[in-house]
Amino acid sequence: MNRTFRGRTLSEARDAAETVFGPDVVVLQRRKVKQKGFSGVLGATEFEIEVGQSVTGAMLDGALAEAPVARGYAPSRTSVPETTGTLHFARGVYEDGEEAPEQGGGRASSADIARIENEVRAVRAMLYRMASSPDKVQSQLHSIRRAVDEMAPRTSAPERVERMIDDSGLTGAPARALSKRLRHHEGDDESLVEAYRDALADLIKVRAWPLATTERRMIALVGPPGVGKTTTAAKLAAAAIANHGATVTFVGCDTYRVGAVEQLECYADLLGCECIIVKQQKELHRAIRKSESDIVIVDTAGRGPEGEQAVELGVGATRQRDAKGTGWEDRTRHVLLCLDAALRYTDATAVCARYAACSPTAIAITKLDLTTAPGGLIHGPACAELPITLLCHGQRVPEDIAPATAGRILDYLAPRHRYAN
Ligand SMILES: Nc1nc2c(ncn2[C@@H]2O[C@H](COP(=O)(O)OP(=O)(O)OP(=O)(O)O)[C@@H](O)[C@H]2O)c(=O)[nH]1
Ligand SMILES: [Mg+2]
Repeated sequence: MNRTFRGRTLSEARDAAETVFGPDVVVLQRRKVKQKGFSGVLGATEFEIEVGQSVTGAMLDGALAEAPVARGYAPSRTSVPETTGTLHFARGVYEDGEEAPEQGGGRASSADIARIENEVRAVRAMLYRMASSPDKVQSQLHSIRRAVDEMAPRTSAPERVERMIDDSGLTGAPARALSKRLRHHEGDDESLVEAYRDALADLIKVRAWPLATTERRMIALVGPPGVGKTTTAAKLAAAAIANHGATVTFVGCDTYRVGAVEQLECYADLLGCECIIVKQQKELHRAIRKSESDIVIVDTAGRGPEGEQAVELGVGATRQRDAKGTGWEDRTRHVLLCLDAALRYTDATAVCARYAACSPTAIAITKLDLTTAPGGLIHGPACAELPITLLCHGQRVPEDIAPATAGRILDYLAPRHRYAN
């Protein structure tokens, strides 16, 4: 069904194709070739295009002959509207000079609906036919895409940079810094993607996750309501027990939210861990000191620290016990500020300021599975001036957690396949 046409220019070749196939002809390939005859021997060239037809009545007939009989009706020549030229979807409904009805206006008669049904069947038959030779269809689609890409107006470097920044979900100061750095980039799309990834890499800060070492540790989870603190606590505990054979004690500080205590106790039961619930800073410190487990995991309330006596502030105390008996000894302190992957820059500023009182040591990013624009990966570290230590990408305990690495973070923010042709 495809044919080639030649001309001294592309439009001359296209004109030749249109005289045979009409204006809806589809250009599948174009190339420069040697002219035929003597002038070709002397090096003269011309353009050759390969064209295919749009969907025509004849094609539909062929497709219908091969299509399976769907339940409730059988495709037949008589059930297909006459199509002499290019098929426009539901063409029959607007025949005899009738205008297409405005949205919400006009009423289709049962004859109109029957015609639409026929055309849907015909399109379905075409799809069935295409599916039976997928390689050919794929290669034709590829050629069409390449031809369209070549015809499309080139977007400027600043526009492409803005689009990539937007795709990553970046806002505020980090977005402006990236835009400024890459605005004058020269080179093809691929080199721009690499330059963008390099610029992002300079903004990414990571730290080894708290299960990377074996010393006695206190790991506290702080952060906004519902961000995933308790789930992350359970994931860490499960990974520590399963992968490192560590012993774990949970300490819960959330006696406010309905069901918070039961939620933590349920995880403790499942994992066979000790679970202690505390209401005051002193109780918190005592529980941490007294625990004989390798790791104490402190789950705090989402409402955030309020007032000097807030129990969450206890995780901010330094390691050494002070004169009042607060603090704890011989445990490395990890306070993880949990932030949603989709957190915007302005919100990150407010959240980081609110939880600074807990003296976080690193950031845990959660809910990476719920966004394709995880700007929080850059906004959190920029606002809190802290590195990222772990990444959570789902609700499953313990599977959906991984140590943070610069490579993983880059692939969340700007995966190469997103910009591949
Ligand atoms: N999709 C997805 N859901 C998550 C993730 N982490 C936690 N969740 C879900 O988010 C909801 C809240 O999780 P919690 O762990 O209770 O959040 P929290 O921060 O402890 O909540 P509060 O204690 O009320 O402040 C639950 O339904 C979790 O299953 C994640 O990485 N991805
Ligand atoms: Mg919780």
